[in-house]
Amino acid sequence: MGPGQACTWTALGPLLWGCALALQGGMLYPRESPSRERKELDGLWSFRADFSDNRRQGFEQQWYRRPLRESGPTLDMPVPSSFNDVGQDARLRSFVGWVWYEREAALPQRWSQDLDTRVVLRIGSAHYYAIVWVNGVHVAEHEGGHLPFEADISKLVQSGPLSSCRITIAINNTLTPHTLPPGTIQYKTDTSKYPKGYFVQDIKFDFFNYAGLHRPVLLYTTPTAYIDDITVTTGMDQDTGLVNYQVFVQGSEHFQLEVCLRDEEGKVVAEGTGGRGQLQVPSANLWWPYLMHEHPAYLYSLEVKLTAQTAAGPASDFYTLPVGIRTVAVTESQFLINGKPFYFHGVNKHEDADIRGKGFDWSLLMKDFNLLRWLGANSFRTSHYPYAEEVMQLCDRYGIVVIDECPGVGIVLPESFGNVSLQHHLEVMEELVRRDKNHPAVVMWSVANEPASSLKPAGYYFKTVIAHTKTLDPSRPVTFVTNSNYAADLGVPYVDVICVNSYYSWYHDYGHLEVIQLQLATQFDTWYRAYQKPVIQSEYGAETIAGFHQDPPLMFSEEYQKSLLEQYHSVLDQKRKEYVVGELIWNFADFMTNQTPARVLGNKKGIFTRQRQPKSAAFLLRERYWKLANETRYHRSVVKSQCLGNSLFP
Ligand code: BDP
Repeated sequence: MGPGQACTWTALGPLLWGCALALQGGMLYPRESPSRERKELDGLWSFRADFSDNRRQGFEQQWYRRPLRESGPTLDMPVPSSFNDVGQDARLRSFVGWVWYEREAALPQRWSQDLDTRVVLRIGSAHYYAIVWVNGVHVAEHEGGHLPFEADISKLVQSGPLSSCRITIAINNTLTPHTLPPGTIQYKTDTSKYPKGYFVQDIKFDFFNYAGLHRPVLLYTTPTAYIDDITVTTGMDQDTGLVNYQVFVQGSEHFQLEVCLRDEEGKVVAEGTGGRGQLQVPSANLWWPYLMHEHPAYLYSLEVKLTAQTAAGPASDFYTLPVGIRTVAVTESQFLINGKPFYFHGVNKHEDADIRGKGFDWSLLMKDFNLLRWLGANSFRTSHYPYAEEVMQLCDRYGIVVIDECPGVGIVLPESFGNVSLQHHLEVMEELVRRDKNHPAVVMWSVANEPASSLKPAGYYFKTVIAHTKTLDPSRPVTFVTNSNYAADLGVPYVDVICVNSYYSWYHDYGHLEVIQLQLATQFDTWYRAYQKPVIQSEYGAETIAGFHQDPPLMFSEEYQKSLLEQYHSVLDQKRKEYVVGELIWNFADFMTNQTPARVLGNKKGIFTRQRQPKSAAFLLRERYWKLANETRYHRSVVKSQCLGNSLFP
């Protein structure tokens, strides 16, 4: 399918995709092994935004056919990064339509000469719709900005005497009522107010629609007969850990599989053969959340070895997957990890920072994890879209529990509840589960945030999405996040855990901190009485400009944020003895939004600034989280041993 026929075009590009993506194959994270190599393509790419009126010039002139610089002026653009905040051009910051990225990659000779090598191009995230060419040949298309996709480019790179390949990626950030998240293009036709053809992108979610190549782009190899996917679920029988595995192979019908599980010292603790089976680990070390055990986040390594018969003779492929043995269960009033009550004391985050926007950055990631551990946070929600795979890997390694959310945010238009949207939502959940199913840190899926689910079709819509998610992964509970205002929420009956956001004394009764306790207690009792399911306070917070001080507290001051939190905490302390199983502050850090009169350079509800410096509320929350850890865990010594020099536990 060529780009011109790819989808239905409007002036802006493909606004109606309707191209159902059948999920094919696995999405194992590319890891090096004796049979696999990686080549990172991060760095500077050539870049050009298509500013033509219909944004179609790049396709009309086939910019993918020749080096991009031959099509006109190009910029140097860092990858990974959003393109919006890197330059000085205001038109690029708010650009809507197609942008073009291009980069030449030099290939090791054996990749292009060894026909038993499979060469794969993998794009961690391209927001929102991407079309990819290699040496001018169309190799992939993908809808959705927060999940990876790949193309097998072996035939292309092995078809001639090539030492390099030219990768061109066209990306369109246009959102429609059927994308996730949805959006609309508003054409302003009053020529007394707007120039001809003027339009803006309207969105109903509260973060900036950053776009570009947000996550690593890389090439990797496997043998032509290869381990395509691995699914692991775990359980416990007394103190024996159970690791159920399933391995999927491509490229050969005749093969053997050997699996072996090693502990952290490298000792083999269990072995098996065949495409599926159960490994038993006597006296297993469980994967425990941070602050819940003296050795949290214990990870075994599952080594999978494939030996396949191919036309060229026997070939081997090796892949090693980190495995945490743990169980998750939900009762009427508790969330259990390894059979023990777990209380989420954590945060909501965004992938967001100065200059790079949503671009992945190791330094930022480590800073955030150091702050999370300093804070005593044991969990976060990936509000409001899946985060980079590298983030999920760190959660596994540090024991940070994750509620893994899909980009179902801002679903408010009636047309966003129709079949086209529903179908796409199901596909996104499939892609998300396929990518994140093996992370022990992920304990629950969230299918949406605050959809307008009092609209009539919402009941069927969410019943279907939640049921589908449970079929994809019967091992984890499923939720979606509602708002305390949505009394008639038609989706909530289908969730396993009720996640509710509320902004008392912020969006209602502004300035009246004295009403919070009553309103919050009513909220909890109402939801629990209706459904008898555990409840998480999945968002609460107040806009706060760092450095603004007012006593008595006034809105936007650091004192107001602290007082509001304290009011919430006193109710949470009562209800967590009953059925409330968590509290997640909104938000970990300040983040960028669209420009509106209600936002001062973005949303300022962070307890850290966008530059990751603490506001007063961060210290309050830190004291609370460490105390919660100390009270609710088994031994004070566990908390003490992990307190990282925390003065709360000298
Ligand atoms: C909540 C939304 C979140 C917003 C927050 C706010 O879930 O995305 O950023 O409100 O207004 O309702 O700060």
